[in-house]
Amino acid sequence: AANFGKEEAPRNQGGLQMIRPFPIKPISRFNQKFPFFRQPTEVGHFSLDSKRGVHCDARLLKVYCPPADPRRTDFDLRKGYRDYIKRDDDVKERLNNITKWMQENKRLIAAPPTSTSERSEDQGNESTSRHCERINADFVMWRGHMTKFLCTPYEDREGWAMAVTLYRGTYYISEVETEENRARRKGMSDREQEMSYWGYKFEQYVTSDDERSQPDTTKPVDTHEAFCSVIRTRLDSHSLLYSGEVDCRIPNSKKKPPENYMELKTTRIWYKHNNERNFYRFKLLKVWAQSFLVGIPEVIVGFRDDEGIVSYLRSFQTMQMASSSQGMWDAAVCFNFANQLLTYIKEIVTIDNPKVVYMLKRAPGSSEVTCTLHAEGDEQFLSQEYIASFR
Ligand code: 0WD
Ligand code: CA
Repeated sequence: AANFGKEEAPRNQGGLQMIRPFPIKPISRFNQKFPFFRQPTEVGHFSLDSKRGVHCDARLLKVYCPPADPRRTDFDLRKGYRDYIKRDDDVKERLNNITKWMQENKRLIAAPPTSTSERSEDQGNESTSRHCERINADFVMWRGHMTKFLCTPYEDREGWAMAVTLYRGTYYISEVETEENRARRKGMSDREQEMSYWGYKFEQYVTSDDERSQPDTTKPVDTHEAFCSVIRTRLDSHSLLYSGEVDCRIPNSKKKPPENYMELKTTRIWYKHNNERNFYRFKLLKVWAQSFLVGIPEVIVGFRDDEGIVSYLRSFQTMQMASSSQGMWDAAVCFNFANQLLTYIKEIVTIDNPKVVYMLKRAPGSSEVTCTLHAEGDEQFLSQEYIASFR
């Protein structure tokens, strides 16, 4: 019989098993000292090509190519919009690209085998084997999922849904698009769709393939292509393995990944005092969480007008963002929230089975994270290939 954790009888609601929720508010609950968070280290990386094929190398990692004078630029982000090759947002890749990398790199992430279950044919071959019993991480997810957790105490407009599966002692987390978020995406105006291209075009203006080449803004932007770093770290008692997309690296740097990585962003020029305030209050929180999780030290921001012209760049140091928020958000609140949410997941997610999914939801403005159990297999997201790669 299923074990629902913490002795609580499941309530039945529309055929779904309800599990005790996790309270978010008041957020003063998370006003504690900053929890232990280990310096993130890169365990590997992969590139996604124009067909979203996974390559376990850095072929699509770009290099930052600063303009002659970053205080005076003239980038037209509208250029090439008609020709751009856009990834289909209806195609949900879930964790498949990460688990493909994991399958190819088991030796880097395998937990030591238990002596009783060692098989003779694998003995002495453990470091090269593509098979193992367990992954040496409590949680596997995209970096973007952790970013959403960290920002939740200060986010009231956008909700999220995360599917969680426990398999061989590791909790896999994969985002599910909520009805509201899908409706918002499908309801985007032509103008909003064009503006979502601007961030990608900006990347093209300030990056090149290597130190010897220059940006090429004549070729169409292709949003299938990406470079992703795979990061290992620890938050308090939780060991984490996540992957995040990285925009580029610092040219000619002696630093090793992730310290030589950079994040690129665009933002609207501050016309009024309120614009600047909202930048620090909302945008910088997300940028900080996203970059801090990977250990990216610097973010380059392109300031644009409403016509998509970037007229100057500014650099922001990740380690200075939390203090520059001037009390509008507290990094410790974000990390204590995420730490306690992961502890909650370990308490309620008890069935170790790749077909079973626990759906965590945070509705916009809601004061709690709710959880429902889906044991029918209809929410399964771990691929058969990945499941079969264990022995
Ligand atoms: O299935 C899903 N619901 C998601 C898939 C949600 C989030 C991410 N992904 C996948 C995508 O396959 C993508 O390759 O994750 C990858 C990016 O992962 P991430 O680094 O964890 O995501 P995040 O930190 O949210 O975003 C980093 C960048 C974005 O840049 P900006 O500067 O706007 O933050 O990744 C891009 C985007 O350029 N990006 C995506 N690319 C493809 N599909 C997606 C997405 N769903 N979300 C963000
Ligand atoms: Ca970016």
